[in-house]
Amino acid sequence: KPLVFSGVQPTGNLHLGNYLGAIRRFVLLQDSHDCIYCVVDMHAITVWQDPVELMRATREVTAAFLAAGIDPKKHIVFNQSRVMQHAELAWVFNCVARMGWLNRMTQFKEKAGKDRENASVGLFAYPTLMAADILVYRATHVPVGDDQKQHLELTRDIAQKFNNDYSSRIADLDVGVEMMMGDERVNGFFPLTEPLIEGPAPRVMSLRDGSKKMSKSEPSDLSRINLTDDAETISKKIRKAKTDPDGLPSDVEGLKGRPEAENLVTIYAALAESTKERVLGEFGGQQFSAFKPALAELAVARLAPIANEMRRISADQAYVDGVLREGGERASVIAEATMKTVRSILGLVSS
Ligand code: AQP
Repeated sequence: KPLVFSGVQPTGNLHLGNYLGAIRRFVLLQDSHDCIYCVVDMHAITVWQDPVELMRATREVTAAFLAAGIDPKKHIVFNQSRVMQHAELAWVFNCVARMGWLNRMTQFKEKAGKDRENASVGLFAYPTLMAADILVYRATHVPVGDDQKQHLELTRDIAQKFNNDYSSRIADLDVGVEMMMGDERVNGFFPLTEPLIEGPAPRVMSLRDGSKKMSKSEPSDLSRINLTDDAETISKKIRKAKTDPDGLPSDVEGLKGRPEAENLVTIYAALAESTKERVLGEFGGQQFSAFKPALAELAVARLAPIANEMRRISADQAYVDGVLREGGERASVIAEATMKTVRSILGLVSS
């Protein structure tokens, strides 16, 4: 069975982008794949986090996973810091990846801003930890939003360089698997993981600015719909969402150059499990004043049950912590098996 890994950071409020771009897809993959879903707290601390808030957010993301429908008995749910092998493999990958590769990462440039000298080394090395998260389980598929595409490409580059740098050792120890690299059949230890960037809403945009993605760290709360927003707040945010003066076009062509309009139609289509074409078939020609209440009603109908379930699950902290502990134990077994082999590939004496 193919193995899926993905993670969500416990930083601030989970929003509709995290849900449509990631969490909802995590749920859908459960029937066809073995899945490992991680609350990536070690990624969160690449920028300063209030420790008490970090613990709260870690449990909240876990509750969101469970409330959305992830089954922690069939699959693995845990927080990253419990499984030390992520950090260990990240160090190995820091020694495999090249400075130039990381220098090209756009997320670092955006997050570090102008004051790069003051960004943490961890923020710069974030993608090598992400590669370790995935490859310590030798995961074959990673469902993520469109913003993570570049990091997934880097993960493949790291796997490929590791396989190449240590190819004779991998062959001597007979720990490789056959895989295709372009047209060439090679024997590698780490798979070239496939990103799964698909579904109707791989990049949900801010409600205030159609050129920016919906994001947890955007200061304006009006820019996003949080999974925990109540019905009134959701309606208000959609009512205030930026649009242009025209009504809805009758076909997808008519959304070109209208990012805010396209975003709202995309969100509707994703929540309704429909397509933009069908949504425009229904609402084309109408004004946003008619479309927005319909969108708000749909968003509330879809999100309220998840928010209620999150509250119910969060009330039982012992249960949430138990899920993370048990998931961590199961994840550690897989991660340690990988690291045993990695240590021996590298020549690190551990007997
Ligand atoms: N706007 C989005 N549309 C679709 N998918 C998105 N994701 C994030 N934003 C959108 C996906 O959600 C998963 C978890 O993201 P994360 O919390 O680990 O990191 P992030 O991308 O940094 O999330 P935010 O919300 O944008 O936080 P900040 O503001 O801190 O940068 C990932 O699969 C991501 O692709």
